[in-house]
Amino acid sequence: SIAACIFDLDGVIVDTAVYHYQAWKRLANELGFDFTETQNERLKGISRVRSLQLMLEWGGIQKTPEEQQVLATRKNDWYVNMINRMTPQEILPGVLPFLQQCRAAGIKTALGSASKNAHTILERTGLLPLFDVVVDGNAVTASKPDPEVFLRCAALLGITPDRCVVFEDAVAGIEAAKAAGMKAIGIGESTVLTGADEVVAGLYEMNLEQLS
Ligand code: B16
Ligand code: MG
Repeated sequence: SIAACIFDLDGVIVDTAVYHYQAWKRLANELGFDFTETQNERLKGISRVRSLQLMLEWGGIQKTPEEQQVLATRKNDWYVNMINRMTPQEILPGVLPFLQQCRAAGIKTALGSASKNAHTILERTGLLPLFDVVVDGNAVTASKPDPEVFLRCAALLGITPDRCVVFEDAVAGIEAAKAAGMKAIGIGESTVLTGADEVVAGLYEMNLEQLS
């Protein structure tokens, strides 16, 4: 039976993609090209540096690794400024009741995110106490679709992967969950998240009975 629920952050718990979008767009515009919402979609679940590299490719611009570091930091400073102003009202619908249901039922909860800013976001939204473990972009070396982030959650919880369920909104995240040997529930569109065991529109559609 299911013993742990592992949640992705951006797109599952909160919609930080809007802030990522604003910050990437500002950087792109400074570099002299545009950045669309469609392009932003493709950066979901992708690490900061890899996102920058993709953006530079789309803009047809070449930068040295040192210059890339500077640009990634600039984008992150703008992003951090925005997430520092987040409030509990930005928690996506159904998240709070589902997390509370899990904890009441003795099911462990973990956050498995590519973001190096996960702690700030959990603190600002007041969600930190609802997670037994947090594994973020600072703790892993390989990013999704590599299963490392989710396997580390399971190891820290002391629960085998076959008893874990992952909630993910990105294709790379679903792949990571399956590669970890876990059940994967997609948050979004079933036509997009084809590798998921099941797809729902949001956690507001989820309850514990559906998991068993
Ligand atoms: P940061 P997730 C991901 O979060 C975002 O979807 C992705 O757009 C972002 O580039 C990545 O985190 C890294 O974020 O720049 O804050 O380290 O979906 O894995 O929770
Ligand atoms: Mg996500």
